[in-house]
Amino acid sequence: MNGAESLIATLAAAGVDTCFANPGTSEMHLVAALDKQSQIRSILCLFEGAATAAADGYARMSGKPGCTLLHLGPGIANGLANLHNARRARSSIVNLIGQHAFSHLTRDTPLRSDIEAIARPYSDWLRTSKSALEAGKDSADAVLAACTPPGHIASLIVPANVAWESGGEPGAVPKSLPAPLPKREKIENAARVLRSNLPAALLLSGNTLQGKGLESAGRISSATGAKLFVPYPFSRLERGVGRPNVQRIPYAPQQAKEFLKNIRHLILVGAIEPLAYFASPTRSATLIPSECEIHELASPNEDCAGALDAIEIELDLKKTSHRPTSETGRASIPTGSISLEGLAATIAATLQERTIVVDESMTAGRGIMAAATNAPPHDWLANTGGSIGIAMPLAVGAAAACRHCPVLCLSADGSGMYTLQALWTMARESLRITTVIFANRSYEVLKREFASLGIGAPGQAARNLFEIDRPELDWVALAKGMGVPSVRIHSLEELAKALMHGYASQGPSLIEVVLAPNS
Ligand SMILES: Cc1ncc(C[n+]2csc(CCOP(=O)(O)OP(=O)(O)O)c2C)c(N)n1
Repeated sequence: MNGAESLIATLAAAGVDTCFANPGTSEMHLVAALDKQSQIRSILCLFEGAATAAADGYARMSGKPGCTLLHLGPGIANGLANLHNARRARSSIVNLIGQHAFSHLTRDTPLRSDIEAIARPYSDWLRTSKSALEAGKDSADAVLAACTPPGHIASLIVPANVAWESGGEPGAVPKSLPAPLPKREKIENAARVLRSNLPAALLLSGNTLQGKGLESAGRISSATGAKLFVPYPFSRLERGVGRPNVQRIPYAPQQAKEFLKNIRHLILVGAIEPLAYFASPTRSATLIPSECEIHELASPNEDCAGALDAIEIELDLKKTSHRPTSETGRASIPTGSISLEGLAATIAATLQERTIVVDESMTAGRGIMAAATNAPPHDWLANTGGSIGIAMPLAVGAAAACRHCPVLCLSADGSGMYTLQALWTMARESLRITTVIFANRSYEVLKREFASLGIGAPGQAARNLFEIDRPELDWVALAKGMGVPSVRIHSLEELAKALMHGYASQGPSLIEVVLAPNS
């Protein structure tokens, strides 16, 4: 067994079953090893920024580590922006990054670079494998690091000679230790606050946004009146009818402040204090009112769902079921001309059970999530790190993880242009993804940010940096060019029809919604 074979066998034994790849010559022995390993499916991505986001989407939906195969320094460099988002999502990801053979590294060949320096800022764990003998253990350590709660980015650099030399042995992957429960004082303090009847909210993150953790949060909220909030950037939220209603803190600082103004106790459950994304010369980044006290029930590295369970015991809630069941009838599908409210209502009214919604709809989609609160049960995935260009490849990963679930990918046009190569992978893999492009032909949010800074009206040069209407992007043609059936819609009924057609289809489709700028 060579080093590459031992490494890939180790990953397969550890449960890695999908690798989002864009290889080069230095990774050929890894490609050959993947060829022999039937347990891992390789999915080609035509840009590394798409591969890292796909691995992120895969990890968020499958609960297994996502995996990438990247070519040398330029490969990982192309993947970094979405690795930044994945790290913020605390997704479990193993990156395999090729490197030249040791003998080749002594020479200044064109693709030589300091890969460790490139990967380090976005890797929680980083190692260059030194020999074929150690390659199996190295990949076992990488999986362990990636899967240690709450989830980490592990980057393993694999020199070509390590991959091709013989003497490899598969490594054993120990089970990662569960996250520890928070200290008793933190649980007692949060329970005391919740009993106080003062306006309180739980700010939820990590594993409290799904399954048992979310159910606990719902019961605590029903029993105590505490509100359930999620930060604007979050990884994955289960929602829809029958599930606790978790409200998202708005993106815009003024709206976020308004939203939080009555809260007197904010209990952090795996989340950190909400802050404005950016500093301003005139406004504070603080979003919570000065009278509000912050309490940490659980840090991101602690067992957040376990902490909520402990609160339930502390408050003696176990015997009663407080789970909200707001089985309301479905809203009817709107008709007529396109408006942002109408789009949100149409998407909400047509959403199918078990849909995975990937949301990078930006300014056009700010009302969609609220509109879909009582839609059939679904998952919602958001951009966690503010690096735009995640939606389409994140949808690829989510769809690859859950092949039987429809995926609805909501993307603004500016964001979509960063990683539209993902459309090709959707077609190649016949993924059940319906992509909606909100084509306002503008970087609308940047116009708003400029205006909010009080630095006057944008001049021609500034406007040129905020408009993407010259030339006009033709999303119908772009999608068709990558093998994805596409349509441009002109009314809400056309949108509803196209969405239903997309959900019923076994492959991808794209819907372009042309919006007036400033809408
Ligand atoms: C990788 C990266 N580059 C640049 C930015 C800065 N940026 C933030 S929003 C934005 C434009 C968003 O436009 P679009 O996606 O069309 O959404 P809209 O604001 O029009 O709703 C840009 C360029 C960023 N956040 N991330």
